[in-house]
Amino acid sequence: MDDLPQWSVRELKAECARFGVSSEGCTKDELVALVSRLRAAGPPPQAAGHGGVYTLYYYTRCQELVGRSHGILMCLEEAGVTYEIKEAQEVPRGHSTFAPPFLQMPDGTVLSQQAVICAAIGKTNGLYPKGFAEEFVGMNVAHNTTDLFTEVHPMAGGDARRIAKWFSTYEAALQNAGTGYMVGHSLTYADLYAYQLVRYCAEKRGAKPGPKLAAWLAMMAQCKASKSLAAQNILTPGGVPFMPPWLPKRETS
Ligand SMILES: N[C@@H](CCC(=O)N[C@@H](CS)C(=O)NCC(=O)O)C(=O)O
Repeated sequence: MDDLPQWSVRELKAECARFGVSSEGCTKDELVALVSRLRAAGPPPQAAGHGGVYTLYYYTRCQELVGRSHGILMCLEEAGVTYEIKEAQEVPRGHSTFAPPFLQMPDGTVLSQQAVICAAIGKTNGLYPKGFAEEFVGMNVAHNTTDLFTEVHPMAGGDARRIAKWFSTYEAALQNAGTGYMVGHSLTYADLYAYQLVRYCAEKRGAKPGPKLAAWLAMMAQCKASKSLAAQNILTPGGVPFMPPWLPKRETS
C-alpha cells in the first residue's frame, strides 16, 4: 500500500473502478489518498468479476515499449474504458493464448492475437463494422496490419517494396469505403489498429502514403485515442517507443 505514490494515474483510476468508485476529476494526490482509503476499508466488492476493468498484459507494462500493444491501446483509449496494464507473465494461465499481448476482458475472457483483441474491444464498444461485408473487410484490414508489423519488426528488417504493397491495400480499403474510414461509415477497430503502425512506416521507414491514406493519417491524428496516447507521452518523440532500442536489428538495404 506504501507504494501507491509510485503508481501511474491510470493504475490508480483502474483501482478506483475496481471498487466501483468514480475518480473523475481527481488529481494524482487525491487518487493516492482515495485508493488508500478504499483498500483500508476492505477488498473491492467485485474482485472476482474484474469490476468492469480491462487488463492488458505486455512486456514492461508498456513502460519501455509499445510493440504489439499499439492498436490495443488505441482501441482502449478510443472506447474510453478503464484499463490497467500488467507484465506479460502475470496473465492468467489455462487459456488458448500463446504470446503477448494478452487482454482480459471485464467478463474474465482472456484473449491473445492483436487483431482478435482489437475486434473484441471494438465489438463491445461501438467501434465495429456494421454490415456483413464490412465485418470481414475490417478483419482483412486488421490481419494485414498484424502481418505488416511482423515484416517491419527490427528483427525481420522490412522491405520497402513490400511496405509499399501493404500501403496500397490500405489505399484500396479507403477507396472502396469512400467514407474516409477503412471500412463502413464510422471509425472502427480496423482504423484504430492500423493507425500507429501506418504512421510508424510513413515517419520512420520512409513509406509514401497515397492520397487517401495521407488524408486518413491526418484524420486519425485528431482522434481521441491518438491525442490521449500523445498526452501520456506514448509514441511521441522521446516518449515510449514502438520498438525498443535494445532489440537486435537486421541490416536492410
Ligand atoms: N500473432 C501474434 C504474435 C504475438 C507475438 O509474436 N508476440 C511477441 C511479442 S510482441 C512474443 O512475445 N513472441 C514470443 C513467441 O512467439 O514465443 C499477435 O499478433 O498478437
